[in-house]
Order: sequence, then C-alpha cells, then structure tokens
Amino acid sequence: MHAWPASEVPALPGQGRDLRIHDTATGGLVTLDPGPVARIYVCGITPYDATHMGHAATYNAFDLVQRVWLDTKRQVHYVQNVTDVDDPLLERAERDGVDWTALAEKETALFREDMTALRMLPPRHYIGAVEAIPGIVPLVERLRDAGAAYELEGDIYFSVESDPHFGGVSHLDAAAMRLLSAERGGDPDRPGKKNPLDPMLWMAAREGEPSWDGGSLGRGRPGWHIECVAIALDHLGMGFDVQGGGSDLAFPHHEMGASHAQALTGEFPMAKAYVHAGMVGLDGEKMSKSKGNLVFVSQLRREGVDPAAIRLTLLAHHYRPDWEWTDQVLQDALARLDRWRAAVSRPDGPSAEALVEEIREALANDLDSPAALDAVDRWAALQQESGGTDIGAPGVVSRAVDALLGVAL
Ligand code: 5CA
Ligand code: ZN
Repeated sequence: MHAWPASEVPALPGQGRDLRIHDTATGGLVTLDPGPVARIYVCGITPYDATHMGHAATYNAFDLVQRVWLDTKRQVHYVQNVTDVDDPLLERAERDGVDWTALAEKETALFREDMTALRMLPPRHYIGAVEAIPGIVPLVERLRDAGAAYELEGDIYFSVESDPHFGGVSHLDAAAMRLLSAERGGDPDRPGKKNPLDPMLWMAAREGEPSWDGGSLGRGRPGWHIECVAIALDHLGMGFDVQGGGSDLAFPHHEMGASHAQALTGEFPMAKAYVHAGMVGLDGEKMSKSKGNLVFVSQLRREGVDPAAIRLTLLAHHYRPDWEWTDQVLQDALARLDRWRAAVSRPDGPSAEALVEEIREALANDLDSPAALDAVDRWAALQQESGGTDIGAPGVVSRAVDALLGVAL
C-alpha cells in the first residue's frame, strides 16, 4: 500500500536528545539506544469508519517518537499496518450493504488525508493485512510444525504456553486476561482449546466470508495478532525499538504478538519497549467506533478547524493518561495557535536557543508534550510583553515547533 506524503522536517541547530520512554513490559522508563537506524512498528487502523480523535492522539504520540529520533540525525524505519480484513470491517460492510474492500479503501484514503493534514510523518512501509497473507501462511505453518500451534475443527490456534515469556508485556492475571480476551476479539469460551486464552492464527474459510489460499493450512484468513507480527518481522526483524499502539492493545494484541514472534524465533524480546497511549474519551466513555461517541478529524476539517489547532489539542495532553475530548480543549488550542502565530510573525524576538533545548528535553522525557507547549507559551508571552532583539529568533521557533511538534505556524 502507499502511505501519505511527508511534510518537510526542518533541521535544527544543536543536538537532539535520546528518548526515555515508558515501557509497559517493565513498567518504567527506558532510555532507548537505537543505533543509526531506529525501528518502530505502530499498529494501524481497522478501516471501517473515519479517524477519530482517539486514533489521532495515538498516532500523534508515535509521530513525536519519530521526530525525536530524526532530531538525533538517525534514520527511522517506521512500519504501520492496515487491518483491512477483520470481523468489524466485514460486519459494517454487511450492515451498510457495501463491498468490504471498497469500504476499507475509502476509509484508508480518508485516514491518509487526515494524517497528511495533521502533519503526521508517514511510515516507510504501510502494509495491508491482505497483502501480507502470503508471508503469514509460512509463519503459521512453522508454528504448527514446531508444536506451538494446534488445529481445532480446521482453525489453527497458537498455544500461549509455547512462549515462556507469555504475560510479560501486560502482566495481567489469568482472570483479567480472560475477560479482556473475550472483549477484544478472542474466544476464551470455545470448547476444545488447550488454554482459553489461545488466540487464533488461521481461521478456516467460513461461508459467505472472504478467504485466501493457505497452503497446507487450507483456505481461510489470518488471525489478528499474527498479521502484525508477520509485517513487523518482515520489515524490522526481532528486537526492534518500539511496538506502539493505544493502551487497549496491550492485551491481548501486543502480548500475543510478542509471544508469536518469540516462539517463532526463539529470541527475546520482540521489542525493546512496548509503548501505549491512553484512551481519549467523550462524555465519560472511551471514544470507539463500536460505541459511536466520536469526534472525527475529517468532520472538524470540514467545519474549517485548522488542523494545526487539532494537533495542538492532542499535544496539550500527555500521551499516557486517558483524557476527555471537550469543546473547551479545542478552543484553548485555537487561542494558543493565534498567540503563537502572532509571536512568530515578527522578524525579531527573545532568544530562541534555550527554548529549542527545553522542547527537546521535554519530548525526550517520555514525550512530555504539555511541558513543550508550556515552554513555547512562555517564549510567546515574553515576545508579546517585551519583545526582543534577536533577529531570526521567531524563525527558529517556527522551525522547532514544526520539526519537533509537527505544527506549522
Ligand atoms: N487495527 C488494529 C490494530 S492492528 C486497531 O486497533 N485498529 S483501531 O482502528 O481500532 O485503532 C487504531 C489505533 O487507535 C490503535 O492503536 C488503538 O489502540 C487506537 N485507539 C482506538 N481508540 C482509541 C481511543 N479512544 N483513544 C486513543 N487511542 C485509540
Ligand atoms: Zn496491530
């Protein structure tokens, strides 16, 4: 699949900082040391509805990761998938009487537009689950042949017991895992499974549903977790730097994915950090396509809201805690954008050197974007109150805000 166009990332004076980021697996901050090429896999959308603020907030967090790394002059190998075949997508297409592939294409196209408008840097590889199927089949065969997977009425399940590190991403107890597995696409109550938590690797073809040639597995379609693992291993290999997504993916998706990869390769860990963004809510509930309590990026854009203000709304919240979308948080961002634009519109101003370092330090510290915004606020306030004589400082601020925060002033 093609991704979306990259906005330019201006080079900044001085040195970028190494990223310290919260890792769900160890429960603390880790300082990543990626070497010259940083590797990140971020779970992409299931394209059956438009991009909402929850999605945008999660992709904003990982865009900041990429920007911090680019600022250290590293290359970034960023991979993102599209879950372009899955039950919710098929169900929505059926409900609306449309072709599921057309629905997926339409929503993926809208996602690309939203990401472009928000100045999210594109992944280097943007891969659909369907196009990954030829690479998934041999992985499932290998797991089966190694005894890490088994057949149940034609479907193939992964045996969680085959990975000694299973549980090491989310650290949940068995009861919590069982509950979440039922809520998030698993089938813990299906009779005949070795362990209720075992996830499906390959689902045998069902009447009226799409299916693909699975070689020795028979016709069918892949399970959700193995899709992301196949794409990540193909393009990044084991031991990549960051596995990212929203906190609702920690279990089962990232837990199972890590176990699949570890059972396949015998190596540990799959990723050096498992990074999870908090859930954005609306009216007291997590924004979700299934609940329908959504604020869409595309809707706000249609209403004429500047995408830079949408982005500033996301940045005003630290990525990790859950938060609520309200009209007020957007109004605050619009006002901030006006203040910043006024401050950089003059040719001179207070020195920007310390500010660039403050933004860098804030982001390197577990992507503390609210602290970065505070620092820019203070510079803008100083500019408004007393100005400054540093010729070119406003230009430096503009470039830093663009390069590190993805906001075009
Ligand atoms: N296709 C899978 C991942 S392989 C998937 O979870 N798709 S999704 O469309 O449901 O979500 C895309 C990304 O947005 C995921 O990282 C998910 O964790 C995140 N996300 C979904 N809802 C919210 C929300 N309310 N707040 C923050 N992030 C969210
Ligand atoms: Zn995924």
